[in-house]
Amino acid sequence: MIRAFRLMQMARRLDDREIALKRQNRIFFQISGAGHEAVQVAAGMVLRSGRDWFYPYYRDRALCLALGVTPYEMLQQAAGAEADPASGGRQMPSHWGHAQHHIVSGSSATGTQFSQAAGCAEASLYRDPETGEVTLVASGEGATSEGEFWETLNIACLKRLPLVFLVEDNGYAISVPVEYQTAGGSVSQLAAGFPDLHRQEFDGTDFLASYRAVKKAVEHCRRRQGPALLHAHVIRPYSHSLSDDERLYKTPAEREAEAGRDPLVTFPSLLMEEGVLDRETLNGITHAIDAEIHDAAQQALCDEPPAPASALRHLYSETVDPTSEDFASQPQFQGGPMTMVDLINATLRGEMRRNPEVLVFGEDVADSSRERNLSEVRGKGGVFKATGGLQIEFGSRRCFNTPIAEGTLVGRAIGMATRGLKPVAEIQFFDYIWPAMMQIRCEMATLRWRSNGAFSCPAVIRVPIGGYLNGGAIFHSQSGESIFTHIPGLRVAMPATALDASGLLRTALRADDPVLFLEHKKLYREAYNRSPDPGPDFTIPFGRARVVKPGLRLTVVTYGALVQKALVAAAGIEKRNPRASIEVIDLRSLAPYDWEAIRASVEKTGRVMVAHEDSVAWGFGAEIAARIADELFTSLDAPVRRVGALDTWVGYHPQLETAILPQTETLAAEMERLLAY
Ligand SMILES: Cc1ncc(C[n+]2csc(CCOP(=O)(O)OP(=O)(O)O)c2C)c(N)n1
Ligand SMILES: [Mg+2]
Repeated sequence: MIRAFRLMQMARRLDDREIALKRQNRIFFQISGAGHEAVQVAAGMVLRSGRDWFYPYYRDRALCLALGVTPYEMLQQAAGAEADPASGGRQMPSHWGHAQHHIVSGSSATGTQFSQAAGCAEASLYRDPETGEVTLVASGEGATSEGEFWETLNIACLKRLPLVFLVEDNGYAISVPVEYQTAGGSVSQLAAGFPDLHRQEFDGTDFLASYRAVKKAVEHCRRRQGPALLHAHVIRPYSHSLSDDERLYKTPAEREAEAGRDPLVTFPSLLMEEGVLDRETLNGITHAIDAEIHDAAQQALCDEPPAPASALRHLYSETVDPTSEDFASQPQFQGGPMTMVDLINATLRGEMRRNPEVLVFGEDVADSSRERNLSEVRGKGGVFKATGGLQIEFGSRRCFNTPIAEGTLVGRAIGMATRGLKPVAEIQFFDYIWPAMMQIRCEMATLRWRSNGAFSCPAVIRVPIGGYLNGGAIFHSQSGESIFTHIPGLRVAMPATALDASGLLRTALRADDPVLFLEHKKLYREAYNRSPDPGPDFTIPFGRARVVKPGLRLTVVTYGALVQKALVAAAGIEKRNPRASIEVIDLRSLAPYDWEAIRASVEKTGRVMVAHEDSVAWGFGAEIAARIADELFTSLDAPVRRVGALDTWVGYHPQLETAILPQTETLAAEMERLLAY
């Protein structure tokens, strides 16, 4: 009980100290956990630091103290010190993260933590189906309005995950009161229909009630009876953050009523009433805490800030470099020619045999979720059959279907990868990747950087992409790769041949970075790009282009479905004019891309066209063209041309699709123009 009081008091006084430091402009941001301390300390005392797993949110200072984060470490974070274990001065204060205590770095996005925590709990179960490990994910009541909260409740109940949701309900999301946020005003009431979900609503300012509630929920999870939802009513006496003033929207009466429930008043009163503490001991404890905080603050403020030259560190793995010679290899061909989709399947199969931590999941990727059906049916194995037979060979633990919830699909992959598994998540069509955008951009790509290398999530996201399908229309034909190549920390590959698909996918699976692997649907079953299986260890480094056809007078930089179209266009021109001599370069990976190959070619030819299927404006070609203009200006004999789709969507009728997407003739006409320049 005295330890609980010490932790609560420490948390509150750290907030007070930070507020003072912020007012003196010695730190740059402050958000407090004031009013939330009792339930957090209870959770931190019931769960096991360094054994269970934690996805806290920004108010969870007292939880993190209870798990072992020191006041000095917290103040290092406030100061933005290089040695801050949470982020090395990269994230705002109160964005907790501590590898040793299993506190996984969190971003500022409300709601993304839920699905990652589910993935983490799944990793515990995958490693040991009898595990007693529990994952705790915390949030405010406002963040439960995010779709991923409900998606994660669904998956947690579907899989009976050992996952405790702790909702710290302070009645407000910044200025929005809960009855305007949540239908009926109680999130735990709303969640009443979820099967096997242990639910409890209680006063989170009451330490003893909180301790009992957390204990019960954690026992439910440890016994593998299902997930738990703890709904703790707390208060928020210090406004949302130092940038907010709650007096603008909370009445004095409301604030007074809250103050009466302050755990930093009620708990010590209780301890004194019960004779656990006397006034003198209490004063002694509070003075000792203030002295410790004072010393820690003095020290943290003198700590070194992050060096400007460190800005690019930890964007990518510092130990595995997928662009290096280590990934260069020769194919050991075996068997007859295989299509791209079949070779992707074979590569996944080979890697799953090699590495038991590779898990494949997505919508419809399994052969049959109902395993008993497999004695009578062949199985689905993906809408394009890329994952066919994987469930049959490796079982439902390693290849399984997921609900239609792309954000949660990627979030789960992140949580699993953070735990050292190698998830390969499939987004069924690129057109439906957008619910996962937050997870890809703000979470997957940032985790290593924002935690200063303490955490990473080297997941692979496979995505069928592209058009030329005759009938694919607007929602089964989209491109949009440049939206992802614009994301620091993410690798993006896009093979044009079966051989490259195999080599690049294997590299993705053996790398230590998050990879977006774009598979062109039209290229899945072409005859011209087939290849025999290049063997179980064939890898291709990222960032290495392939000169598909050498030439002397014009460079075409392209990738994906336009590689073949460019080849056909070039062959036609050279047939008519043998002196045309066109070089075609397939980039193969887009982030990183092979600048040296582009440079060498353009320095030789003096003319260059960048061609892609995606629409021209703001497309991938814009970056390449700008860089060529910048760095290779003196080598150019003609303007840099870009060729791509019209700046519109792909239409359903083939005549419309043909007019919108770049065709062989479009490429040929532009090549002729450049050659004539
Ligand atoms: C996805 C997203 N949308 C909006 C915000 C801005 N924002 C930060 S905190 C917050 C309110 C959260 O309220 P609640 O979940 O109740 O937590 P509390 O701050 O009350 O503890 C909002 C809207 C954000 N960080 N992320
Ligand atoms: Mg709130």
